Amino acid sequence: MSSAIIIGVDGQDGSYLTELLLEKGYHVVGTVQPGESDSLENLASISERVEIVVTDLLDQKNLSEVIGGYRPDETYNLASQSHLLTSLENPARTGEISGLGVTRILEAIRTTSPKTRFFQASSSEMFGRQPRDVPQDENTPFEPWNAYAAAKLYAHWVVASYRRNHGIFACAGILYNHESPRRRPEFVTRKVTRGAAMIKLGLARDLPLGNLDARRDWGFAGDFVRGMWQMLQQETPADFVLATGKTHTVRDLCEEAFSCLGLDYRDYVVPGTTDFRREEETLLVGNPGKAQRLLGWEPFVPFQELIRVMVDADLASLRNTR
Ligand code: G4F
Repeated sequence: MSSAIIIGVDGQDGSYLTELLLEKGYHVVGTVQPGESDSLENLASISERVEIVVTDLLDQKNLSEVIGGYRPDETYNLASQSHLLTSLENPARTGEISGLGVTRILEAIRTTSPKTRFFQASSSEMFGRQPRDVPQDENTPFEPWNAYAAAKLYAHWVVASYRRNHGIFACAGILYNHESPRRRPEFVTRKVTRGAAMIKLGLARDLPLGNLDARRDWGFAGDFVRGMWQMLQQETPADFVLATGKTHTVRDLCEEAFSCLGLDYRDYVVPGTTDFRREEETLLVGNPGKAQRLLGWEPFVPFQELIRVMVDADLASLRNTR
């Protein structure tokens, strides 16, 4: 039986990856950061099949004991303070967890379980504000624009250095935005789908948002975790962009979500009131060509279907809690 440790198992991606690995017959150990775990709600239906361990990314000894204790075939690092604005409220901690935390994991692998294959969740944020290429690929230069992206880029280069200098099978996926009904509500997709469902049910009257012209490359989280697994099944380790290659604006998102409910977003959305980011002319869109060619990876769920599934899930869960 194959085994895997998923670091940050309690988030959206951790839960989808756990389901995928359990389907494939893995023994899955999931770690949560002390005192910082989301609720384990996303894992509720499979909680008896996952071993949960509290593990501290700030503590080298603890990480070495956990990784050395299980010596898993694969380790996936999905832990990070991934909401951009929240992560910037505490940039030093962001650096500790999202940057140095990855060095500690790799050091634990090198010293206690060097055959363990490692996946790191890197971010399209590393390309910065004005990427040289549109769409971006694995050869586009990085120019991180904030402390979150800088921490992610540090980790990204550390992955490459353990691959080169220590022969560790370590891969990074440069991940564009990926969403699902399990996305936390502070991210814009879920904020919109939940907000629209609340308005439909008479639980809210309007939806304050930031910049409606902001554009993102949004895919389905379930498709992305399949790509993570595929990276670790290759003969040689490498980094890959995972993206859909298509962009939509926050306005498109609103239009789609509200129209699923028979509503016109213009009657409810109040733009420019919250989460306003000035540096938003950026065109972050990924070219997934390398992942398609070498991994056979495809993003199967299109934007419209993703938003509809999220709206339906929010409507159902709000109805249940009324
Ligand atoms: O959903 P978001 O907050 O995600 P963001 O900042 O793009 O970051 C996500 O994707 C990155 C990968 O590309 C990851 F590195 C990161 O960890 C995270 O997973 O915002 C998406 C867009 C932005 O352009 C934002 O300015 O939506 C715009 N937006 C407009 N109004 C809003 C809002 N975002 C949020 N969260 N809330 C708003 O009211």
